[in-house]
Amino acid sequence: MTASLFSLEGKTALVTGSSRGLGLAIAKSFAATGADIVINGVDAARLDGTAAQLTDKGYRVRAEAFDVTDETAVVRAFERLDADGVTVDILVNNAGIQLRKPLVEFTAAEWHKVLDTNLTSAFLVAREAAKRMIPRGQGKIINIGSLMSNFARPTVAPYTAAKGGIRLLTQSMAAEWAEHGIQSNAIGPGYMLTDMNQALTSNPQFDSWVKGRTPSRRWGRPEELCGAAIFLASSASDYVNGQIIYVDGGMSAVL
Ligand code: GCO
Repeated sequence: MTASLFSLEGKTALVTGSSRGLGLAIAKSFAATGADIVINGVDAARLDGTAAQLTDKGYRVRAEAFDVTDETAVVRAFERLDADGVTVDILVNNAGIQLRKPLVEFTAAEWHKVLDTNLTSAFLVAREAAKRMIPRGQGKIINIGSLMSNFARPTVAPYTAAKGGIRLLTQSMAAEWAEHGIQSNAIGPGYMLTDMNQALTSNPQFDSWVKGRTPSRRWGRPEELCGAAIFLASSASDYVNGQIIYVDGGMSAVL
């Protein structure tokens, strides 16, 4: 009974921003747990390379290159999936960027780019997925938040505003879509060893701060998000809605 509780057999999962980093780790874990996966990114060549690697591992993979901030591109992507009979049972809104500078130095264009990529995209993609999940009476939506969904630090204000929005957008999805059998939840990664955090891990002062501020005394590894992702993607979480699970080595639990 326990194994089937966490199985993704027979399900199809779309993971945005999954040509590398956290998104790729989550997509791989879903494939290893039985799901068919649809990977996404804006760079078609990089995406095809990733799809080939995953196919070589025996996974069932489809590459869908589209810009998650472009409403028309998102709508067209779901129309392509519809036309090919691909049903998105699980959506992971992972796509995101980071820009670090003092708030007074951000341009409006930079602000919009971060908010569009990290927050608006989650609305655009989840809207199209939910339109198809509602009639089926089932679906799983997992939004990737951050420690910044609830905490701030200097130089990452647009990212923090977006990730805070992700937390409340997740609750809004639950408020409207839970009655249709859709579970909408979020994961809040802590400080993870990703390309996006390269500038931080290679900064001795920041590295020391993360290790001192985190009860686990280390950075997280992308694959350490996968347990929470599989839980939220599987029937094990059918009565969990509107929640954010912090996978952060305990950082959000202590002063
Ligand atoms: C930063 C980092 C963080 C982490 C993560 C923490 O500059 O502080 O990029 O935002 O990436 O989101 O949960």
